[in-house]
Amino acid sequence: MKAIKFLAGSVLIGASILSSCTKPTAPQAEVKDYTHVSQEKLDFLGITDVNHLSAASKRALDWPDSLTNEWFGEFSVQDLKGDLAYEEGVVRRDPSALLHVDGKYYVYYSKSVGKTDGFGGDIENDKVFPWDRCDIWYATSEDGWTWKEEGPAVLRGDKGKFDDRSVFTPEIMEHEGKYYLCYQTIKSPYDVRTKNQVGLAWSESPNGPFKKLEEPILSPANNGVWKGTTQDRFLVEKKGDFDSHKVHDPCIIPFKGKFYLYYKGEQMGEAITFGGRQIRHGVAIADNPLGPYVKSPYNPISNSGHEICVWKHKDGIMSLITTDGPEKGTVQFAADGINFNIMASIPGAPHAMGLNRELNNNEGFGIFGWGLTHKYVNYDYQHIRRFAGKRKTSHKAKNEQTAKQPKATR
Ligand code: AAL
Repeated sequence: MKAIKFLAGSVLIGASILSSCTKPTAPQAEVKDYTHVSQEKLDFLGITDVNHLSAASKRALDWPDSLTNEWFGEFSVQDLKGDLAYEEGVVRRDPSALLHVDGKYYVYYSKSVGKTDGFGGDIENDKVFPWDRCDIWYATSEDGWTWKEEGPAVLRGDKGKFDDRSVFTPEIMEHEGKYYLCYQTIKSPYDVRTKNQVGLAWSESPNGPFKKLEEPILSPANNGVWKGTTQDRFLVEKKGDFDSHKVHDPCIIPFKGKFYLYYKGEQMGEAITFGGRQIRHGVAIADNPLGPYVKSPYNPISNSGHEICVWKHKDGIMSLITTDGPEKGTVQFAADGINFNIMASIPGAPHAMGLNRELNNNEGFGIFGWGLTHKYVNYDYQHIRRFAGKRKTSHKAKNEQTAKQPKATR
């Protein structure tokens, strides 16, 4: 995207100024001519003197004209009733997107019990994270407010299997009358250097039974090298690919006749950058919902983000980027499902959103009408809640009267 190219340009300019004392031959950044920009555009952007453009004004001039304010809105979060109301001593988190089958909503989620011990003690028997020692459960509701917990959908595997320690953070896909659950898996023991994988189970019905594939459908890249044997995930000889440590938050979308498995990668020796944790997303593509899934050579396809929240938008894929990285708080669009560009800033989006995809009207904020999210009561316990998203088309003071609403798009 142009704006980002310009940001890169600004960084280059800064770098060349910094280094100009010692390296007078540093390459010059491209100088752009903005003198032909229309007066209307300058007025809109509030730029008076085109001969004295600040770096911010130059970036604004580089924003594509196609950007609209259809992503301007606000979120609120509410408690659920019934079995998904907060229950002491129980963790319910990372809700999937919603299914709506025969008048009932379905949600799949991670469930575990008891507090988190962390990594200080006996990792063979302790619970190291709230999402450790989870199974995947599901609940149904007629109105989306009062939920009945139906039971487990996918249980941890037998001892020795790749999923014997925890199965969690599920996402559901319905395709041609079949239901596919993909989810994270951990094999015991769970220490800070443990690599996790992604498993898949499918069923003829949203109520199961879900049949697990014998092998994971996605694994971390194996080209990183730990330094020493101390349990320290930041100590590496070589970091490896962006997903050399963990593949998280899987979500499969049928797209262009194939199956796009979006996921979050964590890298061995994870760094902190100018946007917080260094978290990036990737995609792996298959011809068949059961795989094999092949990682895109273009990975990583984001430079920021956390939990995957993707949906079909018009002819492409939209991705909500939250929590980590310089581009957090944005929605990004890729016509090809791979090359994502920022469409808007979208602050305040709830985390780990389970979308209600049937609300998707291809009109920006519509997809966020309502859905599910989770809340941290504290580090040990999380519960599932409902969010609502409301589009805004103007900004007014209390009791302010306006003759006409400002234009919804720029
Ligand atoms: C979440 C997700 C994944 C992680 C953990 C549980 O935010 O990114 O699901 O493993 O935290």
